[in-house]
Amino acid sequence: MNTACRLAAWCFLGVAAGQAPAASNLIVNGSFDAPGDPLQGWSADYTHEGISHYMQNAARVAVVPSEGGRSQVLHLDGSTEPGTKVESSLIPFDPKGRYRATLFVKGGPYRIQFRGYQWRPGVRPHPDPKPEALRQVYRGKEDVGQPASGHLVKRTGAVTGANAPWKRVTVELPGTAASDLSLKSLSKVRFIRLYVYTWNPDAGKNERSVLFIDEAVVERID
Ligand SMILES: [Ca+2]
Repeated sequence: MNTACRLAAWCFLGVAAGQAPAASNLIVNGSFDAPGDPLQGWSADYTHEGISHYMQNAARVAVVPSEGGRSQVLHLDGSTEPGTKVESSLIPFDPKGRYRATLFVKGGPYRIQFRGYQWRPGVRPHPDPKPEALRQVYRGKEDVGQPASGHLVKRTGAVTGANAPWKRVTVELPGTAASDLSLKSLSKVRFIRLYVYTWNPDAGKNERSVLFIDEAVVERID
């Protein structure tokens, strides 16, 4: 069989199995199934920031075996205020580029956006920086899941929203209506990450919020 035929056969088999062409995912381990380390590539430890609430952030982030028909899913426990957050691996950023993130989300409330970073003063640029070498200088347009449609465990023990279906969320950078000011601050950005956050909207009434995410993909689209 010549090369063209082999390629055609491979493509046919791929289509028959319902596979989309392999897109290049710019983040590491977007499906939380890295062997031996399901959180590989994701940052949940913010102790380097020295902010008291987030000292325990990592303890509220875990990968669970399954949720709502998906396997190896990231679970954020929004048990306290102001909330619980996680960020993807760093992506070197081209200011002339456009980027799109898609991910599946269940529960919440949530805020999902791109965040942009520049080097901290005095740090020599290098290709694999630790989070403490960078300073956040940009927040992209958010996709927000409101508390009313979230997954909340009430202080009475009642639970709302636990059976909500998975939902596909998309955010882009820069947003389609980015202002000149926004584009100017984006010009300082050297790395971007996908940011995911949940919070307890009323700690008097709720024990915690519950957010799951899976299949996070970031692609350059332009
Ligand atoms: Ca998964």
